[in-house]
Amino acid sequence: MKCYFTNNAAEKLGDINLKLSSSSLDINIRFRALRPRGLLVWTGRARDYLALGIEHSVLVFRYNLGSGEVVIVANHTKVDDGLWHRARATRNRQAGVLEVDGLGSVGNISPGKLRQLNTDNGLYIGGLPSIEQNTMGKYKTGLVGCVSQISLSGDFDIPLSLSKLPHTITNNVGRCTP
Ligand SMILES: [Ca+2]
Repeated sequence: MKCYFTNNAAEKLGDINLKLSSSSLDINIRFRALRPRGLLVWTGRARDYLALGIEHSVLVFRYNLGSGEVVIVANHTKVDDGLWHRARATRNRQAGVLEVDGLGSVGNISPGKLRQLNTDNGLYIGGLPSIEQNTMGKYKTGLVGCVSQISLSGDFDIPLSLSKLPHTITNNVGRCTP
């Protein structure tokens, strides 16, 4: 079966900016991917952003709190094999940790002194409009594949198949069957 997040797909949840901006953030996502590149999760703008994406077949967690970018690469697992994978990306102030399929975690600390993620544009899942421009060239395409589940800090499950929440914009998002 074909998959559902096309290059232009974007799901925006604008009412979770406070959660995204808090001092700690815990993203859990279940996904599958068919291409070695693609953006899974994005929030923020040029100087303050947080991204989870696939680059060279592996998962990459990037963020910039305003004083420089940190890039955390889970290079132990290729995720573009079409199979389901689980990832957990956590940020606690400047410290980030990325784990894929429970196979060990990698971490790093963002540079500079700034500690807060200042974002006001919600959470994009599976893509972003004008992706190349809005990610400063870091990503050129959204996820080609599926996202079946995503939660933020444990208690905010985003019902992807029921995405008619207030402030939600859905483009090219369809059902994803196993
Ligand atoms: Ca900041």
